[in-house]
Amino acid sequence: MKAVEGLEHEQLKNWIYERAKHLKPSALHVCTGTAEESDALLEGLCAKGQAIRIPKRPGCFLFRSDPRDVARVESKTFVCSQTAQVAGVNNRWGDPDAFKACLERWFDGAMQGRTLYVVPFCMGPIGSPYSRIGVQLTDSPYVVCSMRIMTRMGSSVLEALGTQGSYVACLHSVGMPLAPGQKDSTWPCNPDKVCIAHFPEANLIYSFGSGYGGNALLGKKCLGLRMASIMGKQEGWLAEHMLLMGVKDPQGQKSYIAAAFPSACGKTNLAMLQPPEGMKDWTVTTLGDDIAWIHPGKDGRLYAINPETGFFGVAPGTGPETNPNALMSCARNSLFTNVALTDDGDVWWEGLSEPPAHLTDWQGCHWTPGCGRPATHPNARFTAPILQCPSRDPDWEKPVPLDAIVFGARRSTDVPLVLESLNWVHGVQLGANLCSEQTAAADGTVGQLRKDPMAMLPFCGYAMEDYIQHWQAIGKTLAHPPKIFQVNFFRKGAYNDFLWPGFGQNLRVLAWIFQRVHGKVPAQQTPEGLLPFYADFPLKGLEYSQERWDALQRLGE
Ligand code: GTP
Ligand code: SPV
Ligand code: MN
Repeated sequence: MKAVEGLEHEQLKNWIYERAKHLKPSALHVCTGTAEESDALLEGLCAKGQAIRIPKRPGCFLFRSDPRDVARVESKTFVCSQTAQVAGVNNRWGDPDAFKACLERWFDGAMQGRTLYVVPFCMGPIGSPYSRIGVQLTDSPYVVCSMRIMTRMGSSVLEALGTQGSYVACLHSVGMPLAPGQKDSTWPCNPDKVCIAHFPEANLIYSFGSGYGGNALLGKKCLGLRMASIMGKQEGWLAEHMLLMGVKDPQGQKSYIAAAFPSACGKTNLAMLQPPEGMKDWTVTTLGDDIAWIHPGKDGRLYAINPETGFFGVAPGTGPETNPNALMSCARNSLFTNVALTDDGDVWWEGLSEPPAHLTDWQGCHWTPGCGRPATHPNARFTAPILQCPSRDPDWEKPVPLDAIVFGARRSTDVPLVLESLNWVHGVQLGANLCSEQTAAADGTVGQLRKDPMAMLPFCGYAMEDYIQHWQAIGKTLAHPPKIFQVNFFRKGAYNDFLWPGFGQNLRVLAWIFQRVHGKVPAQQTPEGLLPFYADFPLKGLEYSQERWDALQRLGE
């Protein structure tokens, strides 16, 4: 218990003592957040066979998860507010007393044979009025090293917390205690006993049984979206599943855009977009790829900030053509989970390059092209610091004014490439009616169409109808609201081919949005919204026939 003696925050110290007594770890470590600390943890993981150093990428490591622990588990994620109505029909509500009692039993002795890491982290810049602090207790060194990339983590956060600052208490265990002498598995977890529970009134998050992504990095979806959305409702702001980017036109005029797409529907790729041939005089900058916290400003505009410091990005499909900025971001000091390993000591995934003649796949098995299995898991990911992103916006740590909000989804039919809402109220309705085909980012049937309002279905911490109401209420206070658009980069043609080339070419959509924001192009008014005219859509340099355009932009089937 020596490790916590120096803590000046009495309440936090007591909480850690009390939890440690219950979790029964064999050691306790308060994380400082230094590179040396992370290096030592990763070295230790390699020694135990739980991580593999990637010789071709300095400071990079590969992790292979248990094949039953590969994505967020929405079916085991609960909002345990005091009354079911506060959670609403879209959330999985859990009775707080019952869930707490059950999880307390599960946590009893859960860290036996392991180290309890205390991870102080800050979502948003330390000291900013927009930021929120969390303290995660975890028995996963992988989580510690990931949290160091994804958040501001370590001693400086404890300093900011002072003697009585408030924080969200986050308790996480992989749920696999070790008996004396028991050999650890390469990815400890407890897939039969997974639960992620939020107790909003108690400022508390419990997560048990999974070590993967949003289940385990509790700053991200749990604090950054579910808890933060509740804070936002109470305090008059919005916590959104949105990328944040800057777009500058050839004349040097710049706009900031936030865009909400469901998981694995293109946020990271859009946020790091590289201008295509013919549009090299446009500039795109990255502020965030997953979460935006949005506050009304005194000037009647909306201001957004990315509370994270890294990317937990989908690896498959990320290549030098589609997203070179993401590849540069994860060239060093990054973690890779469930990708393949090449024989010469690099990582590989589908879409990165031509497949090599032999690989070790994400489960550690021999793999050759044509063997009939993908080499990587479809939800394989890289964890990389935003500081290494070449397209990083110089103002990425500041709140930036929004000129446009975009709602997007994965729709192979019916939904056009781009449509502008008639006004804020209509735009919010477009967002509220978002439907998307499910992806491998969470449990559920891939491809199945489901309603996903504002891409927040899995992440809103309270009743969806109140959330939509909150959006409308915020809109009423804005003298200069951003324009709201709807996009779909995934519409398919008769041969199951994508009708729109996507990726870098999506800048054309952003350019049209930019021109609409600045009143530079007309649009066709329809009852469903404002549509671009083929003649003024920025297609220069891309061969795209009117016939194909009509198929792409048609409303409905
Ligand atoms: P989360 O991190 O889960 O929130 O996902 P995300 O919204 O950031 O999605 P991401 O950008 O990682 O893209 C997910 C998958 O969609 C990847 O395999 C991409 O290659 C693919 N993708 C992204 N943008 C496009 C596009 O414009 N067109 C097509 N066809 N595929 C795309
Ligand atoms: C998502 O699923 O939207 C992600 C990945 O960004 S995870 O962190 O696992 O939630
Ligand atoms: Mn996401």
